[in-house]
Amino acid sequence: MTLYEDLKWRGLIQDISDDKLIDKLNNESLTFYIGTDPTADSMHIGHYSSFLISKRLAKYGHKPILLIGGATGLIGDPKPTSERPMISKEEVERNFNGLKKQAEEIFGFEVVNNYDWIKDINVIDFLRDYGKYFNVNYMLAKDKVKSRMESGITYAEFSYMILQALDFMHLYETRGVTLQVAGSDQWGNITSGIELTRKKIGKEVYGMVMPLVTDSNGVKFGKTEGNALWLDKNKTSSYELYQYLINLEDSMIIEYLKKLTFLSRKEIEDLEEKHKANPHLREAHKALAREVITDLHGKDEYEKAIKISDALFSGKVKSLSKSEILMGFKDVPSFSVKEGELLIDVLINNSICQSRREARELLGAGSISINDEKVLDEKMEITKALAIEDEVLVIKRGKKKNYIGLIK
Ligand code: 383
Repeated sequence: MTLYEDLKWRGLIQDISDDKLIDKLNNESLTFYIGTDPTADSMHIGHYSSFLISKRLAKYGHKPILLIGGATGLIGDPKPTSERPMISKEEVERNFNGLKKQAEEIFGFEVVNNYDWIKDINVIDFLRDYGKYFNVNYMLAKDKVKSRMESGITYAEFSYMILQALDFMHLYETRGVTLQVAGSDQWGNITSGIELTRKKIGKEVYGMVMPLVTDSNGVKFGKTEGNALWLDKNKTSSYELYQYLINLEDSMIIEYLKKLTFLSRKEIEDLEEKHKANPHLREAHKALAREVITDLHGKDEYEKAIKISDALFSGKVKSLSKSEILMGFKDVPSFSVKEGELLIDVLINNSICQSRREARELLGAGSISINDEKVLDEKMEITKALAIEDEVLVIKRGKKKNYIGLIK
């Protein structure tokens, strides 16, 4: 299978700027780039799905450059709905450093910063050397600008596409970059760069964009309750990532395997068969979680995620360490308790039960457990001996409600 066929099969091609690119992808060695702006200190899984293309092309002998927009991050790529809040220069710099480290660790490719070549362009040169090549009518016709005609767009954001365009030309001239890849939201910015390079220096460069990965409702991949899944494991633990991936909608799982893993066509088709025959075994989901977490954070992190998931599922929290428990129960209410405190008071003071009567009933019915052991005695006192590492109590009410008590 050629590279282009592989990308097509994975559903990673939404648009290419010219059919000549197909042959170049299959038979030449291109230097290409993909960019991101330092609007946060970590990338999220949406970026990951796009940035993975850098590894796919590299496997076939193309040379990737990752760009982090120290300059463009100060301006803001127009969103279709509203103007971005301006972020301070210090924050952009902080974010830049976080992203650079992460990009180097995860993808292992060279990182460049467009601040290095944009910072010294003065306003007169900017207008003469670049502004002169952009017809405002052309700029107004770009989707992202069009979608802002109602709500309005500032001159700063309107100018953004010129910066991304000059990056492309600059990287062509200084590094021989002939291809820019990105998610489909970047099509307008990429074609601006292709046009600029053609008009100003008479050279041909290419663009390729992939569809943005979404769920079946069109919600961007990796958004949970308004939160992104971050690639920084201190912001989104491997366990949280595991839970997200293992619970993905069945109808999307094969698409995600194609787009987010390096499993071969044969391996993915086998998983598809297995998934169809026995969806409840979740083999395709498990493979996805294994591949993504291992690629991102390594084998140890993947094993930790599995260990925590299994222990929580099968009622064996005692097999976990304190830090593993805190990872597994990150979103669970937690409070401190004192040694010697009566359990029944703990239940009431922390709203696990509404009344003493309810607490007694639940205890009597065996519905309360501490670290997966049922507690029947309503006079029980909290002791360090009950806790994990002398500190952690996982208090469970019924099957589903968990609380974390920390002995202080
Ligand atoms: C800046 C200067 C360049 C080339 C690219 C840029 C960044 C680009 C952008 N990208 C997005 C971002 O930063 O805004 N203008 O969050 C996202 N990307 C990738 C992918 C994606 C895009 O980082 O579609 C999703 O992740 O292209 O939205 O010279």
